[in-house]
Amino acid sequence: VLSHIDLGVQGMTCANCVGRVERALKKVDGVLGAAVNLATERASIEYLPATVSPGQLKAAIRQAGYEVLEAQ
Ligand code: 9UX
Repeated sequence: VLSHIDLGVQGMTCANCVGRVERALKKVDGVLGAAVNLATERASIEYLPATVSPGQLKAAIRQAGYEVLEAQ
């Protein structure tokens, strides 16, 4: 089963931040893809909910040094 979540990410101020957040997410077990948009400040993540939870995805972003605003 594959799930998708969009998370608001705050604190990305240059294009390299996008790569940092994407790499942090993609190295988490159960994450199949992550696309981060600097302009909209959102991360679009495809993941396996049996392996990783939304809370773990948010924690990965925070541990990379950015703020998570919301989930929808
Ligand atoms: Mo750019 Mo982002 O120098 O953490 S990588 S601000």
